[in-house]
Parts: sequence; structure tokens; C-alpha cells
Amino acid sequence: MDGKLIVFEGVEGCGKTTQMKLCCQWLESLGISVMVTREPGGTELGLHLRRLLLEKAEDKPVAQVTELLLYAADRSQHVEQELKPNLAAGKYILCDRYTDSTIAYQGYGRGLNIELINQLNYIATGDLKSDLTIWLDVDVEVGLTRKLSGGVRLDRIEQETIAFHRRVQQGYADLAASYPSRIVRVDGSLSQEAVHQIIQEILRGHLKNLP
Ligand code: T5A
Repeated sequence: MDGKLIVFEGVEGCGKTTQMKLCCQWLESLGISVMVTREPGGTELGLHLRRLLLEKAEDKPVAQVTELLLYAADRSQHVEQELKPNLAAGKYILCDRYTDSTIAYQGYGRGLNIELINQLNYIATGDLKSDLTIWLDVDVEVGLTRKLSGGVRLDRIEQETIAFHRRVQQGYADLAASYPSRIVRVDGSLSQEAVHQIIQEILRGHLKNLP
């Protein structure tokens, strides 16, 4: 595959959407063909799954394994329908969340078996890994405060306890330590422009063929 899969990860409100937008503008200014996508919800089927996953219904809790399987189903469709063909077409794909989210949220956050999640990720992706994953590291309370001050209603997962979000954060820290060549930590508490400059440097370092 000729394209590149660049994933943005982190806890709620870490700034992924903001940075992906800046990164997309910058890469396009270099004449690179970019595609921006996300999980869950990067396909039409995935949009239905996203709504099922993130809408909060007090009287209809989603079982933990059901949640895991829905994220895997979303990913499988996304990989087949969007990621593989666009990588083959040479696109740079900026993807908001991917396999590490499932390890961090369902593995560390929910406490589901990590080996099982690795197997499901393998099945869902056919072992398609990111070329580079940018982990925007911010304190969970900073991220949640950013979201709340933006005036948005928190979704089902965002409404989890602080302890849950801290376990997710620990998941990202452990993943970054385990896969240092694939996952790069960026201090997401810096200004938007400072974070963007750091990401540019990282991409220039990792993607040698950038113009
Ligand atoms: N999930 C997902 C799982 O549990 N398992 C899985 O396998 C997968 C794939 C998806 C949810 O699903 C879960 C994780 C999530 O709970 P989402 O769409 O990814 O949901 O939702 P969020 O992660 O919350 O993404 P958001 O788009 O809501 O937040 P972002 O993208 O991290 O943050 P962004 O850029 O929108 O910024 C949030 C606010 O902060 C400001 C922005 O202006 C905005 O107001 N901001 C900054 N403020 C100060 N300094 C900076 N550097 C800032 N950067 C942004």
C-alpha cells in the first residue's frame, strides 16, 4: 500500500479534531492528497453504530462485550470500505481513533481481556497497523473541562467516572511505552499552534518522502 495511515489518539477533549484539521490543511498545502476519517462512524454503517454506542439511554445499558463487538464491527467495515482502498490509492489518511482506543477504553477502562481485544483488532483490521500514531496527552480533567466549556452535552462514554478516564489515560501511557516507534506522545496541554508545530516536526521525521 502506497498511502500512509496516521492516527490521532487520546482521552476526551485532548484536541484530536482540532489537530487533524490543522494537519490536513498543512499536508494539502504541500500538495498531498489527504483523507480525514474517524472511528466509530467512518462509514454509513458505522454512523449507525456510532449512534448506538454513544447515545446514553438510562434504562438500556450496553453490555461491555456488546460495546467491544460494536467497535470491532465499526472498524472492520471502516478498514475494508475506506482505509484499504484509500491507502492503495496513495492517500494520506488522518484517522480519529483506531485500535489503540479499544485497548485503552475497553481494555484499561472497562477491564476487558487485552489479549482478546488484540485478537479482535487483528480480525477487524486484517493486521493493518497505523504508520504513525500521535497520542495527544492531556490530563483527563483538562480534556473534560474543555469539552464542557465548549457547551456540548457529554456522550455515554464521556459521562463515565474520572477513575474510568484515568485508567484509559494509563492505557495510552502503557501503549506508548510498549510501541515507541509507532506511537509518539505529544503534550496536548500546549497551545493549539504549538501542538501543530510539534506534529509537523514529527511527521517530517517519520514520513521521509514529504515534499
Ligand atoms: N471509543 C472509541 C471506545 O471506547 N473504543 C474504541 O475503540 C473507539 C474507536 C468516540 C468515543 O468512543 C470511544 C472513545 C470516545 O469516548 P470521539 O468522537 O472520538 O468519540 O470523541 P472525543 O474523543 O471526545 O473527540 P472530540 O472530537 O469530542 O474531542 P477531541 O477531538 O479530542 O478534541 P477537540 O479538538 O474537539 O477539542 C475539544 C475542545 O478543546 C479545545 C477545542 O477548541 C474544543 O473546544 N481545544 C483546546 N483548548 C486549549 N488548548 C488546546 N491545545 C486545545 N485543543 C483543542
